[in-house]
Amino acid sequence: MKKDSRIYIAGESTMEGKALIRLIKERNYKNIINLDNGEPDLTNYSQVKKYFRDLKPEYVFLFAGKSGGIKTNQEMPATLMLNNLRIISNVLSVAHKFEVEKLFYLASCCVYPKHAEQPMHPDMLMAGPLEPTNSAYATAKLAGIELCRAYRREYGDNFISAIPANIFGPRDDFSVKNSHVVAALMRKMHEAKQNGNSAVEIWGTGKPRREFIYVDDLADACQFLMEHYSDENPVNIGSGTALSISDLAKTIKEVTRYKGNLHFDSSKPDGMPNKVLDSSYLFSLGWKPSTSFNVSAEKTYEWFKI
Ligand code: GFB
Repeated sequence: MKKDSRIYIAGESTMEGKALIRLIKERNYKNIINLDNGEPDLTNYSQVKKYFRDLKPEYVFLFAGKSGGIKTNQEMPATLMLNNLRIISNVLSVAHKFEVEKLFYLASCCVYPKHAEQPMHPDMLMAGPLEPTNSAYATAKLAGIELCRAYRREYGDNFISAIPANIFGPRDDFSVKNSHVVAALMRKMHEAKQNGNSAVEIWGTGKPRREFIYVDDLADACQFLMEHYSDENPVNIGSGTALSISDLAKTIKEVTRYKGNLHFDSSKPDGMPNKVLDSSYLFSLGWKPSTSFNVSAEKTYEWFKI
């Protein structure tokens, strides 16, 4: 990407999109297209086509697509799957049609099989059944990875994809309905502290392990890959920091200064037993995360509580 390349961040209002916009502006990329004027409805092919025809993006980061935590995935599998499939199909086909220089697609770590060996490596994709709580969404995300690969193979398009660990940070979705675990626990403990509640409910057994990546580190890795990677296999983007949900809850208790008890409700789903990424390939290219989990959790809580 040159400093004046025409860059389109599909999903510019997501936390990932906002983090990337801030980062590449700081790095003097001057031509992020159409910022602040709204995006087309990415599920609508005609609107996406018109947008690309009129604005001629050269580099595309595809972050868009409905997502949510384990509850949203259980309650809205069709909505999540269709929305993502439509966006993937529209954006990739139009990016091909208007000959963008390069496209980066952000998948999700739920694309790995439920019982994949840990840490998970892209070679393990499609080697076993998906986790049932998010199999619909994960299938759409896998389709995105495969469609990038297919455009490369059939037409030589420079489309790449990456698989992030569980992302969190400022501007995350903190809603009770959609939130992922970091945002959900911050909200629950913050509100319990304010209301003087003596216990907070944590879903599941507390045993699953998750790897978390701070959104600013994620954005940095996405830009790094756009600059330095060009191949058909997806690249894992992890932080190297994995925690059990039980340890995560204890850390968030410290961050929020909540003094009550943690009550684990094992009638609620655990989801995948473990999701830890093997990011050695990305690290070998020279990228490393720069924010520790505790510091990024503090920053996220500071943003939330204001
Ligand atoms: O973050 P989370 O919803 O996503 O849940 P997944 C992670 C773990 O935290 C699960 C537990 O074991 C949850 O049961 N957990 C405990 C909670 N308390 C809570 C709570 O109050 N809220 C939430 N949300 N979780 C999602 C997928 O899986 O991760 C998506 O469903 C996507 O497809 C995303 O891949 C990254 O890691 O389980």
